[in-house]
Amino acid sequence: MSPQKETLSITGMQCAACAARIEKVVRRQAGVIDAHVNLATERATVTFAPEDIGLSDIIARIEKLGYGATTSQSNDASMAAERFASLQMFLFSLLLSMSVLQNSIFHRFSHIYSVRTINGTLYIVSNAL
Ligand SMILES: [Cu+2]
Repeated sequence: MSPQKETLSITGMQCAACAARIEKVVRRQAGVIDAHVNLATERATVTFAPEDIGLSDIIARIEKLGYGATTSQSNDASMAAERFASLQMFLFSLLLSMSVLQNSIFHRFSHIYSVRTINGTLYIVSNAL
């Protein structure tokens, strides 16, 4: 069987030593050909021989160290959900700030202009007159 290359999402890394520690431990596992851990992207790229080791074994080993490890696919799904939630939050707060803004604009203009109904027609009349 040809080597398999997988990307894992790692959580709980605080510094470069954490990344190096995971890298070292994963590399030491039988069946692992290579492992690279990126602290900034919180990702680990693992190349392994699937006949000797499974991805679940690698994940279990990382978890034993005290870090979180998930396959990128599930992470992409949760990231999409997170993005959607923050978009919802953004739209909601936009709606709120818009109504506040609208009120203050109206309030500001109410000192200069007033709306009057003369013979059934709406007029915006300057208060200066
Ligand atoms: Cu650390």
